[in-house]
This record gives sequence, structure tokens and C-alpha cells, in this order.
Amino acid sequence: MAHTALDPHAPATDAGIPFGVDIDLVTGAMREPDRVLVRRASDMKGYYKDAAALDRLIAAGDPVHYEVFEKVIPETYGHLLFCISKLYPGRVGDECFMTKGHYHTVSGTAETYLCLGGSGHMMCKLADGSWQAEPMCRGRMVYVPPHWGHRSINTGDDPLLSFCVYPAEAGHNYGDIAVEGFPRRVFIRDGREVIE
Ligand code: PAN
Ligand code: ZN
Repeated sequence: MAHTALDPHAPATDAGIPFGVDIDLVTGAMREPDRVLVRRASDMKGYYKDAAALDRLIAAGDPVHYEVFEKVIPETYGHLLFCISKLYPGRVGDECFMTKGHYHTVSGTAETYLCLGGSGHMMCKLADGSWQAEPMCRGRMVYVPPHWGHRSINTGDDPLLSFCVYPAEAGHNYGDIAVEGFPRRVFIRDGREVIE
């Protein structure tokens, strides 16, 4: 995973010993995360329909699209990875900000997303092209079964915050999704959500 260490010399959490983490359920802030992944507009080339609109956004300041806050846990069977995913509101042209999306490398691994705030969709797809968009809003948990690619999409005006949990050995396969894309995109046109 292309995660960036906040402090590369910081000792990882000893996940062999029980520990606790403070999470602000309103802002999604995780206290003392070990790692923070930051993706900006410039990291999203090739993902949006309107490439010129993305280039304009990059030129206008290259805003952060999303951040993922997590503790370091051994990525081995039996452990669970958990993180806070914070997807900022915004549009590329009229397409809603979204995460890159991925399958899990160990594709038979599931994931739960508990939405803490904001609104949007978890866009899910199978390799055969079938898809399903699950609504996300505060208090709604979305279950992504094994083998489903998944991407979160922010249709609102506030950050879309989720607490995610998945098997530690899952891994992230971005390559297949980058090639295949998702069968549907989400736009806001004339104040209305359009999935097409
Ligand atoms: C999430 C995602 C997070 C960022 O933790 O990794 O929302 O999305 P991308 O990984 O698609 O950039 C998750 O699904 N982990 O498995
Ligand atoms: Zn995942």
C-alpha cells in the first residue's frame, strides 16, 4: 500500500497487546494515527470523466481529495485493519469527488464501512460488470461482501466520513479497477444527483 508514515521512525502499535484509539465520532479525527494516506486531485488522473476539469482543479491548487487515518497492524491473517476514511466534498466538472476504488488483493475478503457523517454512495462492482450503489449517511453501515470492488463517492457538501474494518491480509488491488473502471459515475446536475 502506498501509505505515508506521519513519522517514519515512530514505533508501530504493538498489535499483540490490546490497545485503544480515541476517535471523534463527529469530526472523524483519530488521535495519534500511525499513518495518514493523502490523495490530492493530482493523484486522481485518469479516474474522472472530465480530464480537463481535473487539470483545472490541479492548476487551481491541487486540493486534497481524501485522507485515510490508521494504526499500523500486522497485515497477516487473524488481525483486523481499521481506519477512518475522510472524503472531502467537491466536483470535478459535475462529477462528485470519489476515492480511487479497489478490489482487495485477497479478493475473498469483505469490509464494513460505518458512515459517521456526510452523504454519498458506496459504489460496488463485480468483475462481471454488475454493480450496486449503497447510500451512505451518518449511522448507516455498508457491508461490502468478498469479491466486490468498492469506491466511496461524496454527493454532499460535508466530508464523507467512514470507519472501515477489514481483514488485515486483504491488500489493495488498484490496478484492475484502474483498467476496468466502474460501470457508473455520480454527478450533480441542476442540484440533482445523476447516476450514469
Ligand atoms: C478503505 C479505502 C479508503 C481509500 O480504507 O482504502 O477509503 O480508498 P482507496 O483505497 O480506494 O483509495 C478501504 O476500502 N480499505 O480496504
Ligand atoms: Zn477496501
